[in-house]
Amino acid sequence: MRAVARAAGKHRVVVVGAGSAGLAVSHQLLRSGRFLQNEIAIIDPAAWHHYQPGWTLVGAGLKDKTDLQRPLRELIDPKLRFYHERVESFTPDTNTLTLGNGDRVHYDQLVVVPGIRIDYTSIKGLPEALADPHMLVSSTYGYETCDKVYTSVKRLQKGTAIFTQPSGIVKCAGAPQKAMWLAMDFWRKAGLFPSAIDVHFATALPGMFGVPKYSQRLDELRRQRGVHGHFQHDLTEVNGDKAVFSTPEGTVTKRFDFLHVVPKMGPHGFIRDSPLANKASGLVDVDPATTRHLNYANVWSIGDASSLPTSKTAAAITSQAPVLVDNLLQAMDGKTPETVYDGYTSCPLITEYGKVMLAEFKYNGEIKETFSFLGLDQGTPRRAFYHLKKDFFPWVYYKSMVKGTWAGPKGWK
Ligand code: UQ1
Repeated sequence: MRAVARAAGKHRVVVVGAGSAGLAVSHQLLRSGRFLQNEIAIIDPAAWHHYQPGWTLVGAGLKDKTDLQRPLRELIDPKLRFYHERVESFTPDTNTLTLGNGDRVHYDQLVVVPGIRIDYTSIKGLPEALADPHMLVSSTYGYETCDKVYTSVKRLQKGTAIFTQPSGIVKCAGAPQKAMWLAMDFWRKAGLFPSAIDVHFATALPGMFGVPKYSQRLDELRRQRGVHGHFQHDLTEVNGDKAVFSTPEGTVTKRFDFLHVVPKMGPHGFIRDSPLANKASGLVDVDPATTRHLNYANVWSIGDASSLPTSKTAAAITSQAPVLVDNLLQAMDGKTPETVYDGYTSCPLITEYGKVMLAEFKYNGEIKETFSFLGLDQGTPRRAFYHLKKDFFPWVYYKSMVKGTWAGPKGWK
């Protein structure tokens, strides 16, 4: 053990997290041409970076999960100082943070983008059920479990399949039902649905989706296809072949043969317990327009870790990152940040093999569809959107987005 912390690092910008947001922001800052070697630091304990939007495709046998990951170090420009460490705590009053190894890091500007934590223990019995190879219980939300979705789908021959969605914040609110639409299509093609398998969508929410236009279309699909909807049903426990739900009318128990679970999610402890957190949500408390912290003018956040009141997706980060970068650079010049984020986010909702409903919206659930100029209604699932989701987005992500040269619907930077 070291008695004294090593000499502290000092950087003009420190970025906490090397996920989609951290890599996009760091490299966009670097590309501004205003930073020398090591003036920007990035902190992350992970060995691997994952293209998480691809995991729903893994669950359908359309991708191999190993193809969606890269060694994190290979994605980080050598001009950045990389701390391969976790963050222990923040001390924003002195512009410092402490790493897991006890070292202190100083910054002029801090970008806090470590994502959110998936809390598998939030549902009693879930960790055991996921780890049990004999149980057809899986989740698209983790690297360890996303391929178990497909093996479980293939193994089910008859009975009851339940797909859940929890209360509270989640990333990619469409993924719980993407897993369902793909599994159903698989069973339909295998001649098992609807004859031998009945499908249930049990969600803590009052509808299929947060945006009325898409929610209506998805509910139409649900009814047409004969999926039982159980709204305001929040999974609390997995016990053998029983799923236990909390509902406004009390506890409801359902027997299952196949269960796809979405655990509850929340802020990482080192964010929640820090001065940067919003008291109520525990997320990094930022201005919805500028992405600047509400109490610390040299702190910024976007993505899943932030309090930005929009749906948490990688697509959202394509729009958030350029706003954060513009505003941070303006602040460094002593100017007032003026670039505004409109809440853009998107959910490429796979509704069957070969078709995607490309939901795109901004704050307050207002529609903002990129392809409306072609006269397309994106509430209708289409093959072209499927190819965007399956082939183009994964490609442009590693080719450009993590390098800081992709701005989503605005194209290349
Ligand atoms: C996008 O840029 C992107 O990142 C590469 C996605 O994948 C995570 C998306 O799902 C979406 C919708 C976008 C937005 C880009 C266009 C062209 C609509």
